[in-house]
Amino acid sequence: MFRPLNPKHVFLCFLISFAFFIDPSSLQRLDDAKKKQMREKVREMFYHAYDNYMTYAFPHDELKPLTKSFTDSLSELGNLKLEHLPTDYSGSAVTLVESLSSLAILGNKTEFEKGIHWLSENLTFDIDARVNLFECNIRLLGGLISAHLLAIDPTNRLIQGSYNNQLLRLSEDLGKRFLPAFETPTGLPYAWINLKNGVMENETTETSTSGCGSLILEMGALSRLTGDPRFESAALRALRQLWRMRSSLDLLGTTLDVVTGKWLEYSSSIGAGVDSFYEYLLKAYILFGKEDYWRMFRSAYLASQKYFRHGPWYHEANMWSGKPTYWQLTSLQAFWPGLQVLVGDIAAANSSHREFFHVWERFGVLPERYLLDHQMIHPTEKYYPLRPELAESTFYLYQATKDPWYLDVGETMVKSLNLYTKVAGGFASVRDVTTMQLEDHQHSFFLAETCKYLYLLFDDSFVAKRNYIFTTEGHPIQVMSSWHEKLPESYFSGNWTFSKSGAWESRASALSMQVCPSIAPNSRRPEQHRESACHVPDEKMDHRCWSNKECGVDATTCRQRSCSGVGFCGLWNPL
Ligand code: DMJ
Repeated sequence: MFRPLNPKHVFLCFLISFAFFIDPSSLQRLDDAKKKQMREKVREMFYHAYDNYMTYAFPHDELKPLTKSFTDSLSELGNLKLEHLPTDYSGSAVTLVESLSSLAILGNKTEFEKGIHWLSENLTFDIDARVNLFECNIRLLGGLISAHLLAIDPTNRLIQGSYNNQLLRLSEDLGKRFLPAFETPTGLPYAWINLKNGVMENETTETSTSGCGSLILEMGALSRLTGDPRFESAALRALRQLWRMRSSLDLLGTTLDVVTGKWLEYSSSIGAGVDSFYEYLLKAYILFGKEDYWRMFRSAYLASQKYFRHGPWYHEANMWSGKPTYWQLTSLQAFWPGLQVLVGDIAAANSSHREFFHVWERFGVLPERYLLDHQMIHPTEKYYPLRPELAESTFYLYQATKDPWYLDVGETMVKSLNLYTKVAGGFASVRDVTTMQLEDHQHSFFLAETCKYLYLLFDDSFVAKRNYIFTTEGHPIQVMSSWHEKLPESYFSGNWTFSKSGAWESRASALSMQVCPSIAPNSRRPEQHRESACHVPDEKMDHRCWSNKECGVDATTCRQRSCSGVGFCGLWNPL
C-alpha cells in the first residue's frame, strides 16, 4: 500500500544526504570565518578592559570599572587599610604586568615594549607591603618572567629598541624577597610576606596546599634564567614536603600549618586551595622533565580520579578516609578538563567540560559554588569574578579534538561576557549570578587569562610556533631543551599542540606526544581500547573471570574491579 511520506522523515533524509555530500573543506572554511570573526570580538574585549585600565587605574593594580577608579589589590589583600605604605603609593601596576603576555599574543608590539619600558623605570618592590606569596608569584613573578622570555625570543621580534633584561632583573629582585618566607622548620612557605621586611612578627602560620605547591614553575624558571639555584630549590623543597604529608590514599588536605607541618583542613578536592598543586606537578614535569614530578603527579591524579570523581562531577573527600565530604561544584574546578587534555584523558575531560558548560548556560556565567546535592547555588557564593577556567578548558579541548562545538562554546561565553559584564569603564565582576548585579572590580586575570584563552581558542597561531606551558595565571613559558632532562630533541622542533591526522582530528596531549609516560597503573593488555588515563580493561571482552587477577581498573572511578562469585568482573565493593 502506498503511504505518503512523513515530512519529518523527508527532512531527516535531506539532512543525512546533505551531511554525506557536504564538502569537509567548506565546513573548514565556515569554521575559519567564524574563528576570525570571534577572534576580533575577543580582541575588542581585551582592549576595552586594557584601555580602561590604562586610563582610569594605571599604575595602580586593578581597575574599578563601575566608578572608573582603581584598587591596589596586591597590598590590600594583606593589609586592608594600606597602613605603612608611602603616602604617594600608587600600586604595582599588576594589570599591566599581567597584560604583557596577552599583548604579545595579540601581536601588539608597541604596547608590549612601552609596558616594559615603563616597568623597568618605575616598578619597585622595595615597599612596606604585606602581600600574598602565591598571588604575587603567579601574577607578578610569572607575568614578568613570561614577558622576559617573550622579549628575548628572536622569533617574536617584539622589541624594536634595546632590551637589557630589565624584566629579569625585576624578577630576580622579587624572587629574593620571597626567600625569607621559606625559612620555616618544614620548608613550607608562609602565605604572607612583607616585600621590604620579610616575614612579619606574629605572622599566621596557616596556608593552603596550592599556596605552597604552586611556585615551582615561576621559581624554577627564575633559577634557570639567573643561574641562582635558591629559588628552584626552595620551591622544590616545599613541594616535596607537601607530598610527604599526603595520606596513604595519596590525597592532600586543603589547609596546613607551615611550622608544625600538620594538616588543618582534611577535606580535599581539585578546587579552591588545592587546584594548582596538581597543575604544577604535571606542568613542572613537562617544563623540566624531572621524573619525580611525574611520579608525584601520576599518584595524585589517579587518587583524585578515584576519590573525587563521580561521573562527570568532582566532589570533595576526606584525605584520610576517601569518604565524600562536600558535593559542590566550584567555578575553579573548571580548569581540570584542560589539565586532563595534557594527560591525554580526553574523554573524561570532555564529559566534565560539558557539565560545566551546562551550568554556564543555565546561569549565563559560572556561579562560584553550586551545591550538587541540593541542586542550588551556594547561598553566599553566588558571584562570578570574570574567571577564566572554563575558557581555558575549552581552548585545550578544541586543540585536542578540533571539534567545532568548542568554538560554539567560546562564542556563547563571549556573548555572555559582553551582555552581562561589559560596562562603559571596562568589564565588571558579577556579584550575584541570579540577578546579574555587578561588582566594581575588574580582576587582572581577566586580561591575563580569560581574554587570552578565548583569543587562543579562535586563533592559535601563537602556540603553533613553539611549545609552551601556560602557568596557572595563563602566562606562557617556552619548553626548552636546555631546561629539560628528558625530552627528545624532536619535541622541540615541532609543536605538540597540533598533531593533525586527517582534516578533522588532532590531539594535543603531552601524553600523545610522548612527553608523559603512560599513566595506566600497569601495562597489561596494551592492545585493548582504554577509555581514560587509569583504565585497565578486563582480560576477557565478555568480562568473565575466575579470579581478581583477570579484572582491570574501572575507567571512571579508577578503582580496581574484582571477580564476583558468579564469575564476572565488576565494582562490587563501592567505597
Ligand atoms: C587565577 O588567579 C589563577 O588561575 C589561579 O590559579 C586561581 N584562579 C584565578 C582565576 O580564577
